[in-house]
Amino acid sequence: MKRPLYSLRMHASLDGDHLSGAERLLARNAVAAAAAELVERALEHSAGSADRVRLSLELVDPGAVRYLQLPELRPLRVAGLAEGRRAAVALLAQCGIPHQVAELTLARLAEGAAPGGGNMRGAMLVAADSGARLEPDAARGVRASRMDLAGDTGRKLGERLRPLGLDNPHVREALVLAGKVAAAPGVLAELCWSDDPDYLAGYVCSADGGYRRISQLKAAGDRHGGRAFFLAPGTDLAALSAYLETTPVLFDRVGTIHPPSDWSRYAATLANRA
Ligand code: WAQ
Ligand code: MG
Repeated sequence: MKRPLYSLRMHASLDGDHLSGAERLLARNAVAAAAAELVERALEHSAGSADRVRLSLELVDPGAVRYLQLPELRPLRVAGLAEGRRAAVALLAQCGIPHQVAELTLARLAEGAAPGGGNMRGAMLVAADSGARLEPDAARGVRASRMDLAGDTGRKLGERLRPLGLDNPHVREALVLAGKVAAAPGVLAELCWSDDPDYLAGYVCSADGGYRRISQLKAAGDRHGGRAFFLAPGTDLAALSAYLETTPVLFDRVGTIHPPSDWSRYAATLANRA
């Protein structure tokens, strides 16, 4: 018999604005500690202490779980914000996203993609061919949930990230989210950077290209951040949202973790391949 699993979600806000969110998928014995940790995170957030924290806990059918491997991780160092954003556009182009659509989407994230210029709680859905936004609610966006590391994958991942100085919750959770999203029907690529004012890194992830981590995608102190999922023409939005929001996904294998390289060097290898 399969052990029951719980989907744990946290959403924190401050003065009515989204501050922080998280989602875990856990066995019964891990629920309490994870819930305490998420509440603490909301109260100790670098952008301010939350004045409202909501936790939700739901039992999930363990028979529905999909087991996947984490994406390959390639850390890329950029010289600054401008190079980071050029790198993101180039990596998205490699995933089939036209330059104009990539640039428009980067600009939206930089300005705050929610109506009124704030951060969204979830991700934008972007039509890869036109750049049109397809998410039903531009403030909420679409949130991926019900995903986590399983078994000793967390320990193994930590062992491999630590020597690179990358063993932190941002990287772990982003890899898990990006892995679920990259496996979604219709998703060509994801672009992300943090909304935390002191966390400047982001990534472009796709099923083929893996998780390309870009060391800087925004300026220090900038509170804007977010995610965009780029969709192939004809993507079934209902099926996509159902997968992202409800299909439980556990990662039971670590992917290859490459040593860091400079974007300029890596870009040259991409150019040679093309
Ligand atoms: N589903 C969809 N969108 C989400 C989700 C989710 N579960 N969680 C967050 N977002 C969106 C939302 O708009 C947030 O404002 C934005 O993403 C950023 O969330 O070093 O920390 O939790 O390799 O601030 C990436 C780099 C860090 C990690 C990402 O995101 C690394 C990060 P944050
Ligand atoms: Mg954040």
